[in-house]
Amino acid sequence: MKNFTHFFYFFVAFLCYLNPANAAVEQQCYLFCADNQTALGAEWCYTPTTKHHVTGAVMGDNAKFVNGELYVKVKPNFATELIATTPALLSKSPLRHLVQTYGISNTDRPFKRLAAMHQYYKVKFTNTHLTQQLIADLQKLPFVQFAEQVPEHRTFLTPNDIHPDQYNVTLTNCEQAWDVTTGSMAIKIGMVDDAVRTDHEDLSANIYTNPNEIDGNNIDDDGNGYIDDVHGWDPASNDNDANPEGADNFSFSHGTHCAGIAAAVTNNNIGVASVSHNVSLVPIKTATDGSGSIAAGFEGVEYAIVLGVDVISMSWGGGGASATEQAFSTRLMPPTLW
Ligand SMILES: [Ca+2]
Ligand SMILES: [Ca+2]
Ligand SMILES: [Ca+2]
Ligand SMILES: [Ca+2]
Repeated sequence: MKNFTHFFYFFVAFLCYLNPANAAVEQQCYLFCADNQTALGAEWCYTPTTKHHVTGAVMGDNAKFVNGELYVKVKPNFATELIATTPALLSKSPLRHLVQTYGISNTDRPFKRLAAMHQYYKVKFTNTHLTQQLIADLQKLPFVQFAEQVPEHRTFLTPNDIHPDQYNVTLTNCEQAWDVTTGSMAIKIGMVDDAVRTDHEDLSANIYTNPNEIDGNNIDDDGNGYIDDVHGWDPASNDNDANPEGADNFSFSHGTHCAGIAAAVTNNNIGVASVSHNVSLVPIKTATDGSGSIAAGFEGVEYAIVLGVDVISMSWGGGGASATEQAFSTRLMPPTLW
């Protein structure tokens, strides 16, 4: 029986792998993996290229989703744009018959710069008590492969009592590693977090500068889809300043804290020693305030991928799951990023 069970999981995983372009299968595979909370179930959720897998933990009772937002994936041969960001465009949208019933206010691509994510849209609507009905109505449309809720993400807990001796340095054998290497400024860490104080005295010298972007000319000089992205990006506010709003806003400190662990300037008699010593830190701001809510997490991951970072830090999460966000690992990220 055990062998049969193994075979069944393998068979489903194999079917999933055979159909990478079929989003309905993709979502079924994803739910299959997420719903099976045994180690065996998770085991077969690997894909050969990513080795990333979904565990049952992400689908527990803590699942929370953003009110009034859905991801919608359209079929590959759907030629018409769903993009509608004004009432005039919504009146011509393929979703126009749903606009009034559900209070749809916006249908746009959240991940515009990645061709592999062009079939995914985000639908914003106001009649949130009808969320499940809207999902059902969207999935009846012939050009829709699936519709799903957008998971709510939050920064992980930041303790306020970390000992000055930094126990992580000992736990991770950093001192032995530093005898081998003290890092390289050629390596880029994408700090996808609430925000990063780029002028921090123990960070500023390690903040990445985009060599192909001219600051302040309102032109996307390097053609990566982001105007004036010289020192990272802020997808939460859609601008090029990844600092917290408010110069003295210390409630907005999670990303700066994580940036210090990963990439503080080291051996400078200031602050802390980072794991990396020398590294280029790309600040990517994904929150609109210091509440801990991550408003644009995967838009931030998109920027990190477009920029070609070597490591992505995502010190946040939630109880919900999403096939759309899973697509980032199964379709886009090399395994070295996980
Ligand atoms: Ca640019
Ligand atoms: Ca520019
Ligand atoms: Ca900003
Ligand atoms: Ca330091």
